[in-house]
Amino acid sequence: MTAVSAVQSALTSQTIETPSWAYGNSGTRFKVFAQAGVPRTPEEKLQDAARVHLHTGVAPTVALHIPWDRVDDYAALAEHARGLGVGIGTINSNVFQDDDYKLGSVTNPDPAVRRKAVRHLLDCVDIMDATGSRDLKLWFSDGTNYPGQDDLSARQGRLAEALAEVYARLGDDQRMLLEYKLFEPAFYATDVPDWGTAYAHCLKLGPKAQVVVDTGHHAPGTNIEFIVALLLRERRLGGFDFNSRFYADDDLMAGAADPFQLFRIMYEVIRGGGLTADTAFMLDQCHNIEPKIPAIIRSVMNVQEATAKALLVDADALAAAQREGDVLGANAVLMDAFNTDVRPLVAEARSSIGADADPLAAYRASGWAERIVKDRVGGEQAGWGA
Ligand code: PSV
Ligand code: MN
Ligand code: MN
Repeated sequence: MTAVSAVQSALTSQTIETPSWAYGNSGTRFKVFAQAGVPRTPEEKLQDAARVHLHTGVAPTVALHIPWDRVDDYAALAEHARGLGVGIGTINSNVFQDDDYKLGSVTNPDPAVRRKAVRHLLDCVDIMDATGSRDLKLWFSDGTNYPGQDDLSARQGRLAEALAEVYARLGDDQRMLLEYKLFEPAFYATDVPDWGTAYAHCLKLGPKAQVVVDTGHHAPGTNIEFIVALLLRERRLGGFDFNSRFYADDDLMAGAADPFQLFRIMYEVIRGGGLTADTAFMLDQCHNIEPKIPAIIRSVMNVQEATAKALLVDADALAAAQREGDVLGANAVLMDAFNTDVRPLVAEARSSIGADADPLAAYRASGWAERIVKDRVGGEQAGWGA
């Protein structure tokens, strides 16, 4: 196999999971700008996700968020997805949109609220059983706003207890992905603010507990690729929530704000042996002002292009330069790969699996955007939190 075809086959084996909530309306706390044609049901979100997969060929699964994607029969939803040519992926839990969680969910000082939150997490595992999902993604908005508000260490104990109960419920082939986030909505102390806290909890739980890196959840200037390299070394990188940020948790298109960062992350993934099915490459984004489906297609393409560039790094030349202490030479090897125009290579890789060389053009030509505007009238559009 030539170097180029090796890159192409690695590229087409990487799958990128799209989030159901990215297809619905979203906004900031100031305004949600509704768009015509937006899905009204989980089934319609799956239809849109299927279009992304049709054109890109590498987005075969869709993450659900519970209860945003509430249905009576999850096995039937999975069947419906299969009929559209996609599958249900990660189940995202939601213990952050209920009045009871004002002081926290699994770390709440009130045991009855903690019970309710754990119940929801266990229900999510039931859903995974019905959909055949491998991963349960946990993000907790839990934290405090004021010094002294609650006992920081006791909250860690409550968290550990809740996680242990959910971990014990996982099937043999199921995993728990623990997400961290620097701040927001808690402003003084967040209970899972960083990879270290997530890692410490995962370590205690066992190998089915893995850390998920949301690229928007760090302080400015954080070296995310270092975290990736370290978690891979420790076999605790469960996956990514990809998106872009300029300021905080902006949830912009992956690779839009800083394609170089995405390349550096993908380089460490490949270097650390993480370009496998054990790493869940997910998007976690919202498209507030741009058309949603093309934005998701663009994001998938951005992840692929970053991966392609990272695959092109000349590992032998890099290792030689590093051995010789050739600082500029080593840096040049990485930059050569980053500066390569990989678009033709990625287009060819897509064609090789029957997808579209230019997915955005194919989507535009398909008429789907016009069709959903015409067909999806009446009912209530899905939105962030609905
Ligand atoms: C929290 O900011 C987060 O990144 C978590 O993954 C949530 O589940 C998701 O956003 C909701 O958009
Ligand atoms: Mn996330
Ligand atoms: Mn986020």
